[in-house]
Amino acid sequence: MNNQKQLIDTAKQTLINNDLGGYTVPTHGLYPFQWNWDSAITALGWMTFDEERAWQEIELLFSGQWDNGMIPHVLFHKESDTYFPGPDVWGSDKKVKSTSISQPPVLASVMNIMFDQCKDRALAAQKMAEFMPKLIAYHLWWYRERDPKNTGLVVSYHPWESGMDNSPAWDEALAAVPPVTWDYQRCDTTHINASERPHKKEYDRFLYLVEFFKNNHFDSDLIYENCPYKVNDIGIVSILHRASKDLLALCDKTNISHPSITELNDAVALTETTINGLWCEQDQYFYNRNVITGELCKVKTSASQLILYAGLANKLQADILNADALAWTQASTFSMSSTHPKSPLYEPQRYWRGPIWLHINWMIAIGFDDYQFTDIAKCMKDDAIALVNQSGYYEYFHADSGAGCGGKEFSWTAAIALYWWL
Ligand code: 9YW
Repeated sequence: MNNQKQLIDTAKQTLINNDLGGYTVPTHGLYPFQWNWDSAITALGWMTFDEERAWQEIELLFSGQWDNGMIPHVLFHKESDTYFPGPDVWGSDKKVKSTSISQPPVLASVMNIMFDQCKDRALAAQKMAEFMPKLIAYHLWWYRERDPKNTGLVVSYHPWESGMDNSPAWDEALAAVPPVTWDYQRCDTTHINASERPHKKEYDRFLYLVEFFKNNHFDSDLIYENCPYKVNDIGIVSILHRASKDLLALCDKTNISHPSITELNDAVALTETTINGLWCEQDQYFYNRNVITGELCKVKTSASQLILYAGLANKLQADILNADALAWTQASTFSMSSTHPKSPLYEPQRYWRGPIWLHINWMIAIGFDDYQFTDIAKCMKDDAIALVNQSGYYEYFHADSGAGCGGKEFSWTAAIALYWWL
């Protein structure tokens, strides 16, 4: 058992060690660039001991924003040969080399927290004036380009965009994507045991999609019409929804008026009226949807609990989710596993198919707290502390043994510890 001071020092040192000069890599070697939602979460950690550095993290993230408003999922600021696929495979020609998809947009929620909690008010005000138009452009991009038919539910084009790469929720939709026919050399399995990583059949299809975007010249209309993988990702829908509400609150707090505020308000209202399209009455659960077949992806992953974080569940649905989550936490030693332990697809060590991810559980716990289900929120926080105490700041954790899996000295795990419970 570590003492609190040691844990804090190690968490801070983890961020400092992962700092590449204004942006933080998730971990060295395995992920040597700036990742979108990692950086947002990591800024919360920096905020607890270096506010200026926290704002800088966000500044560097905005530096890669595309003209259409998108903030890419990876910014390749400096070259590295320890990761595949790099900028040449993605093929985008922007001033900061990047991927051509985004990631769960937790950024506005993070900036809302930072604006409320940063002690240097002058710095916070200055940064908000600079960043708000960019943040608004990012949210407008999501609604405009990813929901062109105004369904209220944005579409995601790649499992990497979900941030939950090989979640079993994507299995069926991904199986319809052709594999690439060329050979390639993965780097991830040289850093991490292959049993903790996605399979080749998934990578073959991830890469097909990357090439598909490039071959379609990143043209939103063409991609929307023809992409062989389109899902309503409940994680993205939920995180975007909460972030849009936080963004509107930020506009109020910072007295920023913008011609598109009505559009954002309308988008938020529309999602509230259409979210039940993802509710399965028979299973009494929210699921992702394969937009190509129109079918729900009926696999129980913890991403669905984020519906509470979004504030999108009604009272009855919230009661059902709470009861379900209580049983879920009993089904493994630590909670909450990313795939339900009773699912036949549960693999406790394999990346997004079972392990526990602390930044996800932080958001899920906020949702349960918001709905006054404080027992489950507390249980998730206690387990997060126990996991780090036992294993350190790993990328993710085995829900039964508590062993750390994936990358070591991982930024978002350290940041969540600093912000959430230390
Ligand atoms: C990849 C960096 C990223 C996370 C994702 C996670 C993984 C692998 O690592 O992605 O090659 O992009 O799935 O959520 O942002 O930590």
